[in-house]
Amino acid sequence: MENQPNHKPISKFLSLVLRHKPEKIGLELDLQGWADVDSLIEKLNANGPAVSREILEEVVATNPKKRFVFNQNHTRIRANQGHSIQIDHGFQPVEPPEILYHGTAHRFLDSILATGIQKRNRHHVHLSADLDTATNVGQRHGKVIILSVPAVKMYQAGYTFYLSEDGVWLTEVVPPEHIIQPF
Ligand code: HQG
Repeated sequence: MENQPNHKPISKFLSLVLRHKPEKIGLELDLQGWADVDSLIEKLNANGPAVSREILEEVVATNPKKRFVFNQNHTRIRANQGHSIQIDHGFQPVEPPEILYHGTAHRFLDSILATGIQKRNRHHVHLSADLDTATNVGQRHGKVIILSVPAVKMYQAGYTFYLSEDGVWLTEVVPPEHIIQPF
């Protein structure tokens, strides 16, 4: 898990270069967000945290949120989601479960109820199928509240949902009329 103390800084740096700023170490991502593993290791060692192939394998395998994925023969790597750079995720639309949850901070509630759950700096609004995950996500922002979203109802109304490889439900926006307030 990320409880191996040395892995967290590497994981954070990988998020930075695979989701947001590959140019920070001169890395190139293809249109689907994939980086060449040899090139990544070389560039990390030159301009980022020193990482061997073994460590990289371990960081990917033990990342609690499965943030990164290798291709089949482990020659390429990408972030599963969370990009701010434009990439083609190849996500397929899927029918969501009845209810999805969004954990957020109490102080955002008024604004969210006025304008909906917005994707902000991300490509999608992130929702989860279980309360534990939503709670963990919300706690990152402060005093947590959980909003419920009647996802099937939204889907039937024409909204598109995607499920990322690491189990995050994604959609464009959740408008105020589809937010069930916390009780
Ligand atoms: C809030 C982590 C005011 C929204 C997690 C959230 C997740 C509004 C914050 C992933 C708003 C954005 C995503 C509105 C939305 N008014 N506040 N109208 N609409 N917000 O971090 O969902 O560590 O961008 O509620 O596991 O918290 O990146 O989104 O509180 O899956 O792998 O604006 O990040 O994964 O915050 O988290 P974020 P999030 P990683």
